[in-house]
Amino acid sequence: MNNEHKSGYVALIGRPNAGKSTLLNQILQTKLVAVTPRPQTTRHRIFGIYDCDDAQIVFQDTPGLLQPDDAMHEFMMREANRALADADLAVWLIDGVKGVTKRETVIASNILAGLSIPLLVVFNKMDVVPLDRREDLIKGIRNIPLPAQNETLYISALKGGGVEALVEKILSHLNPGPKFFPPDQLSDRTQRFFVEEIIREQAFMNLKQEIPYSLAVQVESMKEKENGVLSIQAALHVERDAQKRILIGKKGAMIKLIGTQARGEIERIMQQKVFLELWVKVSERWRKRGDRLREFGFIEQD
Ligand SMILES: Nc1nc2c(ncn2[C@@H]2O[C@H](COP(=O)(O)OP(=O)(O)OP(=O)(O)O)[C@@H](O)[C@H]2O)c(=O)[nH]1
Ligand SMILES: [Mg+2]
Repeated sequence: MNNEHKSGYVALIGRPNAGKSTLLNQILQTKLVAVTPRPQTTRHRIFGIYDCDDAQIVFQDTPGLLQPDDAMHEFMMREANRALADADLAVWLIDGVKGVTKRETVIASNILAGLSIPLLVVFNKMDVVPLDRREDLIKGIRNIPLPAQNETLYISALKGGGVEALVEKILSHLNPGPKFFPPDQLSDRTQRFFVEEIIREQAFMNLKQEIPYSLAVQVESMKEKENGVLSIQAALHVERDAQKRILIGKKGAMIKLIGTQARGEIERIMQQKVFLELWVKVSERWRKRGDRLREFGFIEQD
């Protein structure tokens, strides 16, 4: 057996809601990144580090590929493109329920065809796709432009089916290389970032249609008190007064619910008692304003 250490960067890309973040959590066997039933949950490139004795894979979760219509979307697409630029291999996740549509063709021609790295085309959500639909899925990608080096796999990111085989396949493509991160490090992001993501995820889960997209969460302070309780104060920014009212809810019921659920999740993940205080602010049109985007953490990180 050849035990030379291997490593590499892998970009997880695909349309919003394809299951990229679910896959990253499944591979890492932990709840690292936010997952919701809504598209456009992920807004940043986030590293998730998979480590074993003789290999390290730096997975990059990315925002779903879409046609940008504001500065926020443009940031999100830059994040996805940066992930691809840094990658040694790309995993293109396609929702097997939706199948290969025109949008997949657009993604393939605009983004993937020119890649000079290997591409794994991975059909996801196979737990809810009948076996006899696989032929249609394969047919769907047969006539679209893809890099020369490509292979197809089927998985269920949610249930785990096929995920080990996918990791094995990725490992087989990696070149010899060092560990880029300490073996026990799980991500490049800070605790503060993940706290913001948990609060946003809980808001996404509880709010109706549009408001989640107008929401940015900013932790303003996070300190451990003498009694061991982690005290967190966070602001939820929305774009309009009407959204603020909905987010607060009748007699504060909505923001209280989000706060209770987020606190439970933070406590579970950090294994620590948490005191969480949330308040809602209106920051008009923040999604279109570069200064606000930077202030809220939408900054390209190295
Ligand atoms: N049935 C089933 N549902 C899945 C599977 N993978 C993901 N989902 C669901 O699909 C939805 C979207 O999952 P995410 O992981 O947030 O998708 P994403 O690609 O990261 O989406 P964005 O961050 O918006 O780009 C969630 O409701 C998941 O539970 C799967 O293998 N099977
Ligand atoms: Mg995601």
